[in-house]
Order: sequence, then C-alpha cells, then structure tokens
Amino acid sequence: MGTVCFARRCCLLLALAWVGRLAAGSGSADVDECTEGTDDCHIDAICQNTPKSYKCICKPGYKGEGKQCEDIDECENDFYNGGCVHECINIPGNYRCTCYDGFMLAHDGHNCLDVDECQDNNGGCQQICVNTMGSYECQCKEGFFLSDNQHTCIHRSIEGMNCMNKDHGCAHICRETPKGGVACECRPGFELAKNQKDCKLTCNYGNGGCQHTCDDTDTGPVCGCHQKYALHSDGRTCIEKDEAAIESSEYNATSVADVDKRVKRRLLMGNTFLPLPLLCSHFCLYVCGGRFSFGLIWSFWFWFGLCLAFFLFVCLFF
Ligand SMILES: [Ca+2]
Ligand SMILES: [Ca+2]
Repeated sequence: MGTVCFARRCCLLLALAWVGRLAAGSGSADVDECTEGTDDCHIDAICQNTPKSYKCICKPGYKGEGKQCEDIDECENDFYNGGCVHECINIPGNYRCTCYDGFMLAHDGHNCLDVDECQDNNGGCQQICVNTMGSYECQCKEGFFLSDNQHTCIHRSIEGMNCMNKDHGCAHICRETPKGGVACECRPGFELAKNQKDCKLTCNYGNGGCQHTCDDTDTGPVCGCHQKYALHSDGRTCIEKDEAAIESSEYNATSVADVDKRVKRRLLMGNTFLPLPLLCSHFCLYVCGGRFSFGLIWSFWFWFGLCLAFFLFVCLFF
C-alpha cells in the first residue's frame, strides 16, 4: 500500500513539472512588435499585437491590406459627390464639403443653407434689404431709385437727360453713352433681357436662387436637388426625403421615358446599379407588362419573351 502511494505522488510531481515547463515555454515566445516598432505596417495603418505575431489594419478613410494603405477618394463618384450638395474636397484620410458663395455649411457637414445677409448690417443696403436664396438685394422706398452700386438710393427729383433721369428704366446699372443716351447693363451673373432694360438671373449669381444644383435654360435657371433631397414646391428649396419615399417614387412611375432616365441614372451610380440582365427584365416588365390584360396567359408569355429577348440584345450590345 505504501509503495503504491509513493509511486502515485512521484507521477503527480512529474506531471506538474511537465505542465509548468510547457507554460513557461509558451509565455516567453510572444514579442509585441507594435510597441517595439519592429512591425512593417504602413504609416497610415494601425498595428495590433497578436499571440506570436501582429496585424496591420488601415486607418479609417484609407483602403488596403495594412502593409500598404491609400486614401479613399470620397468625392470620386460625381453623382454621390461624397454626400455634399455643392462641392466635395478630398483630403488624406477624410473629405470635407464646401458651399458656394451666399451659402453656409449645415450642421450635418453636407447640406448647404442660405446665408441671410440682411441680418448683418442690413446687407449694406441704405434702405430696404431683401434676402433671397443664395443672395440678397437692396431696394428703395417710394420716390427713390437704386444707384449703380446697388446699395444706396438716389432721390427721384433729380432730373436730366442722363442716368439721373427717373425714367431710364434700367433694372440694374445705367450707363451714359457718348451719344447722350443711356444703355443698361446688368450686375455679374445676370443677362440683359430682350427689352434691353430688365436683367435675367443666371446660375452664376447666387446659384440662380437654387439651394442645391442650378441649370441655365432659355426661360431662366432651373433648380435641382442632390439625390437625398426633393425639390420643394417653391422650385428652389431642397427638402430631405427618406429612403422609402425614394424607392416608392421610383417604382410608381409608368412612362417609358421615366424608366429610361432611371436606367441611365442607376448605371451611373456605380456601387448600387442592378445587374444588367435584371435591369433589362425590369425595363421589359414596364414596357410589355400591360399586354397581359389583353390576352390569354400564353400571349402574355409570348410578348414578355419577345420583349425580354429584344431588351437583353439592346442592353448587352449598345
Ligand atoms: Ca479621402
Ligand atoms: Ca441669402
């Protein structure tokens, strides 16, 4: 009995010594390459120590496998524009949005809001200041007209065959010609109208009165909005719309022209476009789906198949 106990104690001691050796051996193997600076992570990567090794992870705003990291150009996609409604500026590891003159960046760092110039010193106007989207204008009280500097007002009682004459009729700037008459001019960003007196607004002044995008047309500036926003009924302001509203408005449309526009837009979007065959079949359903109600089941499949083949051919080869 005593011999057996002695043998058991010996075995237990030997086992404990073996486990201890293993533990000591494994504990001394790991070296923290990150704190010792012996890692080869890129300067724009974060080094993370792991048992017996380490990992390199590119910092936020950079892409790569860690040994090499490069800046992500958030402004690259012209359509999304980094989510900026006016201008997007790419910077290393980040990006920032800026706004056109007459606008200021909103708290979300992406939207642009009109600056109310009239709040500060009445916009420099001598009499009346009227704030507009992206700009402002001075006006004069009854009996006065606006001078060429567009800020001070001149009393109408000053008469004469020149620009001081109250009836010169120029909307913006009156110039006296060498022949003794008057010629009207417009402030920068405006065009002289056909009557040679009025001035038409263009996108070059105060962004054409548009909050987001502006396009010059024959009838004047036409406003548009960044993709996350919808145009307000005032035709100038942009209001946020949620994703659900965007989707429902996309699928409620019925005209072929609208579908065509959306197909083009989705193709431009890069990251989010549908696979081409799926896109074509969607297009086909819009165009040919209506025929279902006019015939038997087989005639629907006949027309659907014919259209699908046609649009697949068009989409794949053009
Ligand atoms: Ca960047
Ligand atoms: Ca303004």
